[in-house]
Amino acid sequence: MRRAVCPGSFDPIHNGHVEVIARAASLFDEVIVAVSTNYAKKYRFSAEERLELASETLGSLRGVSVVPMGEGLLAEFCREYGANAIVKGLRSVQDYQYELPMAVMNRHLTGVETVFLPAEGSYTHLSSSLIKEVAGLGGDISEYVPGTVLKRLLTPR
Ligand code: COD
Repeated sequence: MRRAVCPGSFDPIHNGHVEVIARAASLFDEVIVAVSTNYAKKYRFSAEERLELASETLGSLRGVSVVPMGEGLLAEFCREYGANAIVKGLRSVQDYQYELPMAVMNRHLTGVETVFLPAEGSYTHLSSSLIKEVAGLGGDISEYVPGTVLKRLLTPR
């Protein structure tokens, strides 16, 4: 059984995430989407909301499950879930520079390998922060997020 973990904050999940997770699901028997929470960070959506939005979005993808990861070490989470790979999307050289030390550290910690998938060309500029900023200023982000996320972003808090 080849099992991979796709970790992230998903604040909120967007189509760049979905595209990479769908490709991971075609490469692995099982994909666990791990919704992380760093309690020092400020999120737009609560851990429960981020989990709910990711679950609603990814529910129909075969072999994909969405679980909370809390604040622990990703490498330990992978060991706990019996995953032998972490899958991450790469948008740019900057992403690679940021991700490489973590990939090496995660392998050092529990032997888990990181697999990088190049982001889809039309989503390389996408990040959750940019989406929140543009949506907050009234810009149209409808082609970049699932319908449920769009609705939630447009609901005043
Ligand atoms: N296209 C394709 N992929 C994308 C795109 C896009 N447009 N945008 C983001 N992604 C991918 C990236 O691979 C990213 O890693 C993933 O989606 C999730 O993105 P975010 O922004 O939701 O997640 P981050 O960057 O906030 O998540 C960080 C982690 C939770 C992965 C990281 O902090 C972590 O591993 N935390 C656990 C604590 C730990 O183990 N620390 C030690 C590390 S060695």
